[in-house]
Amino acid sequence: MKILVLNGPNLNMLGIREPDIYGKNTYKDLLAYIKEHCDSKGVEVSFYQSNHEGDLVDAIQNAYFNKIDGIVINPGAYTHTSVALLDAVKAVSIPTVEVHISAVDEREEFRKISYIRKACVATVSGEGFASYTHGVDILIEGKK
Ligand code: CA2
Repeated sequence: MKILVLNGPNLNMLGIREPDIYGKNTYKDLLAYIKEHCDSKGVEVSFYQSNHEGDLVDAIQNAYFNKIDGIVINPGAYTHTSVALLDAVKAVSIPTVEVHISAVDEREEFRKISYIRKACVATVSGEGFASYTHGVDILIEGKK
C-alpha cells in the first residue's frame, strides 16, 4: 500500500513558532514520526509540503498518476478557503483523510469551515502529530 502525506502552508514552520498550539516538535520530527509508524505497518509513505495552493493541486493529481492508494492531507489554512483542493480530491477519487494538529472545531469560527472535508473519507483533528498516524490507520483499515 502506498500513502502520500501532504502538508499545506506554514506547516514547515512547526516547532519554530506557536508551540502552545502546534507543539515544539519540528516538521522533520513529524515526518520521522509518520515514517516510523508506516514502516511498522508495512506501508510505503511519501511526503510533500508546499505553501502554494496550485502545487498542492499538482501533488494530488500526481498521486493519481503514481497509483497512490490513499492520501493524508493537512491543508493548513487552505482547509478553510480552497475549492481547488476539494475539486482535486474529488477528481482523483483516491481515499483521502483530512487531518489537523489542533482541534479546529474548538478554535475561531472560520476554522470550523472545511471545503475539502466533503471529499474526504474521514477527518481527524486535535490529536497533535497522532492525527496523521490515526489518518494512516483509517486508510489501512479501509483497504482491508
Ligand atoms: O491544526 C492544524 O493542523 C491546522 O491545519 C494548521 C494550520 C491552520 O491554519 C489550520 O486552521 C489548522 C496552520 C499551520 C501553521 O503552522 C504553524 C506552525 C508553526 C508556527 C506557525 C504556524
